[in-house]
Amino acid sequence: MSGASEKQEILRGLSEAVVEMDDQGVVDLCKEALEKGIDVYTAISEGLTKGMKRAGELYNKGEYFIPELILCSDVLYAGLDILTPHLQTSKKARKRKIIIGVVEGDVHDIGKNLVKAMFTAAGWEVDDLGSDVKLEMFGDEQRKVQADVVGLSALMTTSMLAIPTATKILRRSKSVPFILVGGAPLSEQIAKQYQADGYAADAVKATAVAEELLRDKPE
Ligand code: B1M
Repeated sequence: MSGASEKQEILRGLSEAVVEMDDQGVVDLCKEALEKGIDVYTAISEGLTKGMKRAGELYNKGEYFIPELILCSDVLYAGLDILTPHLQTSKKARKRKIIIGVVEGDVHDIGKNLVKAMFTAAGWEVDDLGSDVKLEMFGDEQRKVQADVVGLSALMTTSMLAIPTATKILRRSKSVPFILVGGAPLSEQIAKQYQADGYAADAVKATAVAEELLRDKPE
């Protein structure tokens, strides 16, 4: 088998193992991906995340239910535990700081955790508030740690309605951060409407958008 098709086979295997809820399969394939020098971000996005998206499609078709989704996400996390320590970390003079969390009423934290992994890999200090975060908590934490950016994640059309309130709370802080938002129901347009400073469609774009927001802010 050529190197390229072997790589494709491993990526496909990772995706299938998430869909099949095959914990050991994901562990073995993640180790193999590292041994074969497959780019870690590719293994996450083209392997593990693709599998989770497929599980979502099966849920939409009524073939998978909530317990299956939870098992699939557990398997995805088993893979992330192996892969994320190998993401290239960049070293900066002063670490930029981001507070990140999934807004109140929303427990979907897989995307937020990928965004967190990308910021960590890009050399940022990440203050993770978790999921279903009370909106006042974002303001309280900002008063304590004075982050450069606060990242708000929302995965549901219902929970995203909390974002304008969260941005209002954050704009009352003494040290007003840049506000970055993301999550499947959001868009550039909604982010503007909600008074956020930036929107990112995925985890890689999130770090790029945050760096861009801070471009003119001294280190
Ligand atoms: Co639920 N769920 N879920 N769910 N779930 C969705 C979101 C849904 C679209 C499924 C559907 O109906 N088709 C739907 C929402 C519908 C809507 O919008 N109104 C839904 C629902 C309704 C629900 C429940 C209400 C179901 C129920 O109980 N009846 C319930 C809600 C509980 C709650 O939150 N209060 C529920 C529960 C769950 C599980 C617990 C079973 C599980 C979550 C496990 C977990 O996260 N720990 C789950 C899952 C897995 C999903 C789907 C299948 C997958 C979500 C996911 O992880 N995607 C989802 C359907 C789907 O998307 N196909 C669905 C993979 C992830 C990598 O992508 O999160 O989009 P994503 O993150 C991306 C980008 O969005 C972006 O970058 C990430 C990586 O590239 N991004 C950011 C995300 N945050 C960002 C922040 C940024 C920047 C970029 O800056 C700060």
